[in-house]
Amino acid sequence: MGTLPVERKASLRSFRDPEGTLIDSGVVIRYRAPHSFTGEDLVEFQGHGSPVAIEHLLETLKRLGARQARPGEFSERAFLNGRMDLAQAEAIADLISAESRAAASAALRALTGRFSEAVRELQAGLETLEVEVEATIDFALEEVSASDVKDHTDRLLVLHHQVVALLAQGRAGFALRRGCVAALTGPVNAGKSTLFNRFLGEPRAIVTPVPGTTRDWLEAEWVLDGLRVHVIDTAGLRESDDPIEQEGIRRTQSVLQRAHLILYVIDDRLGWQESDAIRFAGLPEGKVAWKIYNQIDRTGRRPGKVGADIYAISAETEAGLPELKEAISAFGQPQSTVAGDIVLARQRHLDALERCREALELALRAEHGGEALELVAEELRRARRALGEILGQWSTEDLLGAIFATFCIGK
Ligand SMILES: Nc1nc2c(ncn2[C@@H]2O[C@H](COP(=O)(O)OP(=O)(O)OP(=O)(O)O)[C@@H](O)[C@H]2O)c(=O)[nH]1
Ligand SMILES: [Mg+2]
Repeated sequence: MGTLPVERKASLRSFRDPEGTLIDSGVVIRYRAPHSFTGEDLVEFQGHGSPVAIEHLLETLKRLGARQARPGEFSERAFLNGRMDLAQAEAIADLISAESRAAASAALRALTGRFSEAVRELQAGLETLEVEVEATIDFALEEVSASDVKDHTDRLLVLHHQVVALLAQGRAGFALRRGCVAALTGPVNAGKSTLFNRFLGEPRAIVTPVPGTTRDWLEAEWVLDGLRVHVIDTAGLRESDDPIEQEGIRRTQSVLQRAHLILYVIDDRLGWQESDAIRFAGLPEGKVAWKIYNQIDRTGRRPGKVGADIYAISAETEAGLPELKEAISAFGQPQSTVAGDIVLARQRHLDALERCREALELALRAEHGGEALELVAEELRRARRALGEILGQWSTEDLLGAIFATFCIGK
């Protein structure tokens, strides 16, 4: 490979195996501990990306004593070496898997430590109060003055308010994480596949005037206003004796389980029929479902929103499509009504914040009830510990294993 590259400088090198065979030519960057991502000695090879050359390079490195990293191992090492806290390490995986621009920027905020800072600030507030409460216990054994209690209560209320605000930001972020799967269903020939193709801007699905054209479901990725929507086209619903069509309809039912949003499409010429009402009512529970009156170029109905969760469109002429797209975008990318930055929280973070809130409420109740200050201090400690879990100040190997195993290899 030639001379040893200068630290933290990109050096152009030929990559060769021990036999001298040229593998690739590319950039090598050498990092010396602690000035690397993981805080350890590290070397980076940047080649041309040919899978064959990458495999050859990996094989050569393994022959020289390296091994493949486990999923998330780089982030885990960075965390264990104190380069970042646990919430920041998790944000790396969240950034990689972000399904929308809003989710990506929320993940980035967490990665740069904004979320951790808010948690740390709260922790510091709790600690100060805890110390003061303990001091009151030590020095005022005989009686605790009313002004002391009032001061504690006021500060407890402020801290409680901060936890509640952080929880709200976390919940908004949690909604952002889920991405958006939108499925098209409805009777045969309504125009589902035509609409699917319109969304994607290319004729992915077969469209014909023959009812029962779509036999199996199709899924494609559609990027709408920076939001990644997984759209699914399905076999039209009708009574059928054809075993292939029956299987297709059965598959429609099962794929709808995965959807967050269901668009039930009908042919406006036929209108909303009893069979539609029955099928609509039978959609999987807990889904958001909208009625789409399609083919309005043939009925003359006005395009756009007809009523709550009902849209009139023509998949053929695209009338009413902008309104529908806007509604889908707003569904998938809820604008936060929460003050401050959205936090791309994980369930684990929400659970910890919930426990922190609960502990503060118990502390407040103990203060109000004039109970022993030891109880207040104990709840403050519990609240602080819960926050520590978010940052990974107290984490078990099992928890770390579970978190980093979901990362992709190489991160
Ligand atoms: N004029 C008009 N024709 C449409 C419209 N949408 C679909 N069509 C036509 O209706 C027919 C059926 O459309 P498809 O998209 O295949 O319908 P589908 O709901 O996917 O049908 P299945 O796959 O059989 O369930 C085709 O001939 C389309 O060209 C529309 O908005 N206006
Ligand atoms: Mg179809």
